[in-house]
Amino acid sequence: MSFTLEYQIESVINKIKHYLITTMGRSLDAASDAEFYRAFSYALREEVMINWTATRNTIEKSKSRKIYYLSMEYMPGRLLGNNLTNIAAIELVQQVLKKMNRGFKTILSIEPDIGIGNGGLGRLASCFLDSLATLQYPAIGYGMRYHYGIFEQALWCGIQLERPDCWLLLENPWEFRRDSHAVNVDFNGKLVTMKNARGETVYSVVDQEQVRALPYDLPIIGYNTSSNFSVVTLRLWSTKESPHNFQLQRYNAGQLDQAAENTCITDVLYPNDNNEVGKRIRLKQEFLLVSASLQDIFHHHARTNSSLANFADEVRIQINDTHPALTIAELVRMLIKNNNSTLEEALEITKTCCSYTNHTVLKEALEEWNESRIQNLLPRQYHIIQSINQIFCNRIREKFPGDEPRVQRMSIIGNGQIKMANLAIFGSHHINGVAKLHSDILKQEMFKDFYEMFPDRFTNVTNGVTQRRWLLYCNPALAAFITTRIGSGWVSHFEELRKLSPFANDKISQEEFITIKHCNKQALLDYLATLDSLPGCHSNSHNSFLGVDALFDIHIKRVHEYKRQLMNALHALILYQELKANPLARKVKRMVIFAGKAAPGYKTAKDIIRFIYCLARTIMQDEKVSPYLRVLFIPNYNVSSAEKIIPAADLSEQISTAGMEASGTGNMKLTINGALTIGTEDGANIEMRESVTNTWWPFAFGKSSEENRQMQRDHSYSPLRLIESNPILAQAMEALRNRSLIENDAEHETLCSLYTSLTEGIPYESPPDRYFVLNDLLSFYATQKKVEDLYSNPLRWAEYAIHNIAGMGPFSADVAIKTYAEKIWGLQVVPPDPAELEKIRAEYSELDRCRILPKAN
Ligand code: 26W
Repeated sequence: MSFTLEYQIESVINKIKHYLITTMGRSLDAASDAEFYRAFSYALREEVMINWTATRNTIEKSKSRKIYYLSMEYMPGRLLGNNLTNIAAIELVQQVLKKMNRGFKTILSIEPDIGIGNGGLGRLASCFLDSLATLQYPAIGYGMRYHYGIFEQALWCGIQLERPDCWLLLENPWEFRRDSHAVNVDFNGKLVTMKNARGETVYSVVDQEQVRALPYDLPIIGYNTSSNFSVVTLRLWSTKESPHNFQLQRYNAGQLDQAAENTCITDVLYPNDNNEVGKRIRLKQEFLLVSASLQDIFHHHARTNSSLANFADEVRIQINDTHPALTIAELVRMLIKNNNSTLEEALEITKTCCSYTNHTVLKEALEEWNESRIQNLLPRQYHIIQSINQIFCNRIREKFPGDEPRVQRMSIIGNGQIKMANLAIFGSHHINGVAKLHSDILKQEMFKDFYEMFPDRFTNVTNGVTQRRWLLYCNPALAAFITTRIGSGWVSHFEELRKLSPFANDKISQEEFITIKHCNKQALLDYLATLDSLPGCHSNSHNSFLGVDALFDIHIKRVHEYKRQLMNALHALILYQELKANPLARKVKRMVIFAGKAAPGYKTAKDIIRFIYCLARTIMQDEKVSPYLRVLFIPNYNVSSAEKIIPAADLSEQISTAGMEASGTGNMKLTINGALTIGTEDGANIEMRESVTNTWWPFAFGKSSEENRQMQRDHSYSPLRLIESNPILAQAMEALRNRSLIENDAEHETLCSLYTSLTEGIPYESPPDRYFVLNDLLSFYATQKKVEDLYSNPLRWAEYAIHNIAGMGPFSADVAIKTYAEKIWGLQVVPPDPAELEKIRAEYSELDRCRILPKAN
């Protein structure tokens, strides 16, 4: 059935009015924007529910293999705008809102950002769900419904303050509480053993603490130009609303904190990125995700299977970093118990089902749990891990006889710790890194022993991003620019972007590209002017910023030493010193824009933010320099602010110490939005350069991963020598301690502390300048000169930018998901059955009629 546009608009308007009245008791003219947003979402939801139901029913009936994606973090951002994009309804809705006198952007901005993740890993999981839904794979995502997501970052005099992120204050029209799917998760308790029918030991507990996990489902809508789109479920667990989780006896005994511990398990996301802290509640969170999701997977399986005979064939579980790695132990335990498997059989099935993605090479991020902590909290799983480890160690001894040091290195248990990566690797059929270099480092260094034992298990799947959110939705002007030239196929087949390259040297295209970029830069400036307080600016009036012809130099990501925001800030400091000495030294105006959160306990990262603030303020106050150079720190970087900043970027800073950034995905988002990259040979930068070709990738710089590794091995790096031999470096470093950038002693201390970490390090803990900031700074500086030369020729810059976009086809999350599906999961697509869709549509429109009132006659 097809309806005219007018009819559709009318019916959406009626639906919105219907919901305003029936759910809020509001007439249209009296409804607030928040109420309107809710009614509007309810109206749209009706369409979504049909496809969601049909997708689920089809998958269930098909008995096909399914992928269950387990991740402690997701970063969906806002849903409404993306949902409208994916069902190709943006234009329709804009017309509806216009007719109803509501601003499109105003309504979209009512929705809180869902930030239940830290950064890269969580956003990747969300991009992957978008692709799974778009490509119509049978999938469910499992995660945690943290009551407080990643903290809100405020800056007070350059100091990061963390405020709770209460994203659940408003009723969320996009989530569905599923009481009937709640499950119990057991902690602690006394161990009792039994035997299964095969004589294998079954571990059970008595007197355990039982925690109820209640799921909330979010629909993740796949892109489709027809109305037959798929909807994937993101199922998030919560311990908050189940009354029995509150232990009243303990409360009555005066122990409030203990009484509330289990209701609070899903309260807060741990805000550490790449840094493992080993807290007990975190372990409870991780096991809750694992146990609740596995129970759900078993229930799901049981709906279409009378036994577990097909389990290994129908179930694939992806373990997103080691955070859900207890899956290995718990699945083995459940199979012994429910499937009468022997330990060896259970391990084999587990290995067939599970695969693990590693996302970082930082040693401090590797998860290890204290053995007695696991033994107390998870007694059954502890024994299973011991048994698994025995088998594993025996197999190592078989393969490498007499190599006891190797057994020690690879053992899952050692030094009183349980090593989650070792468990994940032994229990998985595939282990992948997230970019070629990273996967090579896993094989040759981090997991070398494991690679030698299981060479076939290790593989690479380079990350990707969804072009639906990160281009089509967030940059409609550039999306239209592309579609006008090569058609709209790129939205679901990103490889088609290649067809854009012939337009790179077309002057009209270049000019149009520049115009679009200017508009996006202006939109960002307008947005910045609305922010309450911007660090380093006197006021947020437009004269706090440079105009759209300035180079927008963008460095946005979590603040971490290895990502080297410090190097970029030191470079801005050098530019400042040059301009101060000679205000006419530069022909290119530049806005150096930073955004990103520091982990609350990460002092150096917080110091770096404060340094950026001091520098921004100093430059702002310098009348001679400020017309040419600005430094800006945009607080509270999140998905929604990324959607505004990225389309406005000219230059993308991807300057991590080579060998340390697993992949990066911001690098891809910025490039598809027409920014040029200044970057090290790290993570996916390398593959992006190869795809764009060296000719159009002019700003690669810095030491290679191998060179850095060598310097670490032979301790040959001396930052002090570098500073002594180079006046530019010396002058910049001097400014860190000569009080020229600071206004008080606290700031002085902060800058001195950065100085010390670069020049001396911390004895017995960290070498000076561990991340080689100063070592790459000169080559960064030289490359930034090339940037300015090219930027002085806008048409030529545009030519490069268009070539960069054209080379980005391989970096769609669709490509990554197809690779996982084909090479790791062995998964077939299952689109919603048209007959099922028809049936549900019919059922719905029948029920949609209200028959309470007697027929008027
Ligand atoms: C347990 C503490 C902790 C928390 C988060 C350790 C490690 C993490 C994440 C794995 C860190 C992370 O987000 N890694 C990023 O993953 C992205 C997606 O693959 C990559 O693009 C980034 O390079 C990587 O830093």
